[in-house]
Amino acid sequence: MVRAAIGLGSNLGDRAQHIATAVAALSELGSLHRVSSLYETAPMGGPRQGAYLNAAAVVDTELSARTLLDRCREIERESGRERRDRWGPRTLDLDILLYGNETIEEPALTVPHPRMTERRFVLEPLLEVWPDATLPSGTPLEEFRVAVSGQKVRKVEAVVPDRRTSAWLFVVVALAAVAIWWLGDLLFG
Ligand code: A4P
Ligand code: MG
Repeated sequence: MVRAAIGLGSNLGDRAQHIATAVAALSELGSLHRVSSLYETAPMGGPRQGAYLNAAAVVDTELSARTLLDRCREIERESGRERRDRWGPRTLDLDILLYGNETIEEPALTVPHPRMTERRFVLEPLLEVWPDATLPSGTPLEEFRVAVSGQKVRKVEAVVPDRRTSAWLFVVVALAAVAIWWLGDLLFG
């Protein structure tokens, strides 16, 4: 079992929905450990384009890195992704940021993702859900945060609740229901 971090990005169509659908699909690839909040981020590179929503997911998986990449490409295709310009607008982009402690340099796959340490839209969501993540060299990713602090990133509400958030929500709703029932019984019973 390998712990992998996936970066998610969308700036076309219903961005939050594309990311939520992708998270559901990623959960089929292993055990979904955590999912970050959504972050609205200014586009970096490429043509003029709209703001992105970015997020990060941490998955424990038995899939090889290559198979994981293939599955990510399938999930991108299912969102209606078309590849035109590099760094151009897209319904969904899935990048393998980390794959355990491995360094991979293949023609179609570079891990850790080569540009992740220069991008706040990657680091911020990833460190939210995996604060002690490191590069294979052992360097904590936290160390790169200061250098990217000038980049515009705004945390928006967690529209993709992870299991921990869902469990809490369930407890809160259950307690509220019991309280309402108890009050009703007290007043009208
Ligand atoms: N590839 C190699 N390594 C990886 C990896 N670790 N994970 C190859 C995923 N793919 C990897 O990707 C091009 C090729 O990279 C793939 O064929 C794959 O085999 P792509 O998704 O077709 O094209 P792309 O995403 O336009 O290119 P690239 O170089 O992956 O761009 P990035 O680095 O993903 O950047 N601004 C904001 N605010 N938010 C964003 O999410 N994203 C980008 C794209 C630019 N600016 C952005 C954002
Ligand atoms: Mg990409």
